[in-house]
Amino acid sequence: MTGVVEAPSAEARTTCPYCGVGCGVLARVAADGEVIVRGDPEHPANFGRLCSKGAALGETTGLEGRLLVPEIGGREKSWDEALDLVARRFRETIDRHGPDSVAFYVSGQLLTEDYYVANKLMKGFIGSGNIDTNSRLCMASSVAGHRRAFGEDIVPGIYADLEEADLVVLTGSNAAWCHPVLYQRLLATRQKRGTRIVVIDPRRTATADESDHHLALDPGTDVLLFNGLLAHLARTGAVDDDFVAAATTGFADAVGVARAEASSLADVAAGCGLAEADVRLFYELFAATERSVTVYSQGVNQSAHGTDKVNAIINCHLATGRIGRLGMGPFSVTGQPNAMGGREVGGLANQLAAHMGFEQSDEVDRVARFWKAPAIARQAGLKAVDMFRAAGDGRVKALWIMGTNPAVSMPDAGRVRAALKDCEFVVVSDVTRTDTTLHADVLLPAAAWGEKSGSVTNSERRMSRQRAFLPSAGSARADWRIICDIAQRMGFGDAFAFDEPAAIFREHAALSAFENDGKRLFDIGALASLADAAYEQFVPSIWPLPKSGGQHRRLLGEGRFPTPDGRARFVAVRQEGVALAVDVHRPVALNTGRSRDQWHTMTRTGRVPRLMANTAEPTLEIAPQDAAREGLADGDLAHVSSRYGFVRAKVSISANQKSGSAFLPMHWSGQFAANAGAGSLASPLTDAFSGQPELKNVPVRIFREAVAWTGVLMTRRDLRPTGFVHWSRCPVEGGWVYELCGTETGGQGILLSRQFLDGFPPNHLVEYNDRRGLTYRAAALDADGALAEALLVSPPGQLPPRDWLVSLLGSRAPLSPGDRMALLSGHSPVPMPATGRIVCACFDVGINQIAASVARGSHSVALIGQDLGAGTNCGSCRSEIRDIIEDARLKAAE
Ligand SMILES: Nc1nc2c(c(=O)[nH]1)N[C@H]1C(S)=C(S)[C@@H](COP(=O)(O)OP(=O)(O)OC[C@H]3O[C@@H](n4cnc5c(=O)[nH]c(N)nc54)[C@H](O)[C@@H]3O)O[C@H]1N2
Ligand SMILES: Nc1nc2c(c(=O)[nH]1)N[C@H]1C(S)=C(S)[C@@H](COP(=O)(O)OP(=O)(O)OC[C@H]3O[C@@H](n4cnc5c(=O)[nH]c(N)nc54)[C@H](O)[C@@H]3O)O[C@H]1N2
Ligand code: SF4
Ligand SMILES: [Mo]
Repeated sequence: MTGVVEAPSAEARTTCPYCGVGCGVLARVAADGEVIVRGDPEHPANFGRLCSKGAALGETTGLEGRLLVPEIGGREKSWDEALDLVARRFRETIDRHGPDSVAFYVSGQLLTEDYYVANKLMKGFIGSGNIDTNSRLCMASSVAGHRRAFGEDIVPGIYADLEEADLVVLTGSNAAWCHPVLYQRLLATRQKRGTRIVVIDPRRTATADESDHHLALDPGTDVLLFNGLLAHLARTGAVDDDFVAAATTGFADAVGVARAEASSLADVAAGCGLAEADVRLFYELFAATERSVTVYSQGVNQSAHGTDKVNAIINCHLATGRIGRLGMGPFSVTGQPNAMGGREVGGLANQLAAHMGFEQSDEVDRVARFWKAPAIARQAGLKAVDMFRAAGDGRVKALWIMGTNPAVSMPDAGRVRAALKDCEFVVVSDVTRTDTTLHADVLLPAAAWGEKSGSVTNSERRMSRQRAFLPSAGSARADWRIICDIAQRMGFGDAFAFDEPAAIFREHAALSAFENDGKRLFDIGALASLADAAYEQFVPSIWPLPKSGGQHRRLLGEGRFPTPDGRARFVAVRQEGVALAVDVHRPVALNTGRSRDQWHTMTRTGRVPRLMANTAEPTLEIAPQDAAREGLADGDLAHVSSRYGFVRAKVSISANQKSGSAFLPMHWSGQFAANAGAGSLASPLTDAFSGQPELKNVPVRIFREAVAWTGVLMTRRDLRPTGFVHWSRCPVEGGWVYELCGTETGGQGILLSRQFLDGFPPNHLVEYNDRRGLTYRAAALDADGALAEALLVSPPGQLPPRDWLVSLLGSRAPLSPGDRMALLSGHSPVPMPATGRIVCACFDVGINQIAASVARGSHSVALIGQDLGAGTNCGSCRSEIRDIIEDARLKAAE
């Protein structure tokens, strides 16, 4: 059993498994089996709100694509066979080649209890540091920056600080899309207190759209911008001298370096590609506003200089003493639901557990004592990029991947896929089939959200429970259970004899308090003896929670820091040249990141029609100037190549991109498109302190592919086409729509595409071929005469609109003679009231409906909301609605 499973109709109080905002969710199973979710009004992260992804959680719990049974070499096996094999192969590899010949690569999708036992097994019992996590690609620079400045990985602030601040600076954060509920909290507060919002991002994002000031700096120039701010604060007397003297070290050095490289506003402006007036405005605003919060995320962390970027920001908060107090502080927001929990248990290869590390041997001894660990690791293990290199060159011979999809999400992903092929023994625990599971020797089906119980910690250090409300799919098991079963089979039974997550949580809490005399701020000792019933009832709580009580929710506000001398450390940081510079061969800097309604490699959100409807295809956003230079038009197929690989994606020309830079979403895997994965292009270059790879800036070359034919396949089947230059797919009611295209001329596209219809008996097929052999339309009917599949191939620009085709596929009624004729002629029999591309995913409202409402007189976002509901739930589409209204106005004025 994975904790307590409520009766099917009861509403379970749980937490959203997506972003680090950590919203509370109430979920129940209706009588017809449908999963119904709503925001938990009592959860202090969201007070009842959910974003489009959270609101669609009920649509992701189906069994399509789920792994239900363990597999060995692609064959279904029993759990005993699979577990025995994994334990035996790990044991044999360790015996023969030593503990560093094996590794775990884990994830912020894991719950704290899963994470804790995985870390304990590798570092305490196998005796290697070789456990790293996808947080290496995500939070590692923030962790390293915090440790340099504060001595411990501490996020000082809480969400309420965003509501108490007068200035919120968001740098390298597209919170409107990536932390939507938190961003909406900020916007709601702004209405009341007039909070000023500054966004620092090379792209004009939805977040920038809502801001007061947007600084579109050149990629990678953040250190210079914040060094300039530090120099400005020093120059204008905005430094809190008392705080600096009493609570910090290193100020003079840091300011000295900052002054040397950012001596004037003009220097900064030139170096960052900004207007001097914009730099001045930001600096003066920051200097004058006591209650300032700086929120930062992947535009800061995912950089070859990420740790320096983090410290450049923290320096400015230390200089002004604005840290850990009401409405002020640096605020690194976490990405994944349990990125913070992973940091607590020490999931990174260079951390130990409970905020202890390998640097001090007394800490290693302490953890060994607590765990009664026979062979504790004494040094850091391989970080993600190095771990996959080692898997590729034979140093790591057995690798267990849990809850992450590195074949897609790692930089230089082509090399990572090759390494997975070459590695002797690869185990993957996942809930679905992915590009990574393709390489697994052993596949272990894990229980998914809704089926498993445990805890997570969000960006503001708030621990919440995830609770099961569904039975496990097939024979899937909770990750902690699988890990403990392996540990037992490897001979470590006593240390892993947990029979429920509560017991693991208690041990985790006890370790945080073990021999902790206040030196480690991560202390949740008050929970070390939490009874099972209290664990079940646990209400969301912010750490620290020491046994002695009496802790504040904000940390570091009293001028004492968890360093040996109790002082915070300024770090003198220099703006280095961008790690990889564009040149004539690769003239565009490629930025990668997130779309509004997709989660990572789309294993869950990619199956929900309304979440896929906003961005249905992998799309490269490119600035008008660059498009003109390369002769690219909207909708063209682009070939994008870096030193590491190439992809193909559709072109979208956008003035939101700075000239010289382009943006590709990170989401598309081989399950959803032919070859559109951003990871194949991204560089494996890492930050020297954190080991975090540069995922935001890689030089690329872009050119137009001469598309000779286009096709669309509508089908009920779940297919992965092969042999096409480009395809991508999108779920719709009743099936999938595949967009196909190619460069082959002379009707070759038809030949290629017709393979889809091979299985259909000729009497179930109606076909049309034009005389020139360039256009082909076919409908395959099921036994009832309903449309099962439709394939249309044409020269570019001649395919009919999709809405009508989708409605035919969804209907399941026998195809009428009129529809049959229409299909073969490629024209909808009646004009469809097309909704167009979905803008509001919460209420399924399309761009055409919004445009029509504008024409009827809805000239504001609020009026559109009243008319159509669009934008009134999570709010993350509001800036897009504003753009549509603006476009309509401009058109009307023409
Ligand atoms: N919809 C959605 N939300 C998510 C996720 C998701 O997959 N989908 N994933 C979650 C996870 S794990 C994470 S880590 C977070 C990430 O959340 P964010 O960090 O907010 O998202 P990203 O899109 O990765 O990147 C943020 C911004 O950094 C900017 N940027 C690029 N280079 C630079 C630079 O040199 N300097 C500055 N200042 N900015 C730069 C990019 O243009 C981008 O807009 O989102 C979480 N939330
Ligand atoms: N180019 C580029 N690459 C990036 C980024 C970027 O901005 N640009 N961002 C990076 C960042 S910040 C992140 S966080 C990573 C995310 O990258 P990944 O971690 O690879 O992405 P996910 O799709 O979230 O993969 C999670 C996997 O875990 C599975 N899963 C879900 N729940 C469970 C569970 O309970 N147990 C188990 N065992 N499996 C489960 C899912 O099915 C899925 O296959 O990507 C990184 N890669
Ligand atoms: S903001 Fe959205 S994705 Fe993030 S936790 Fe809340 S509901 Fe989930
Ligand atoms: Mo992340």
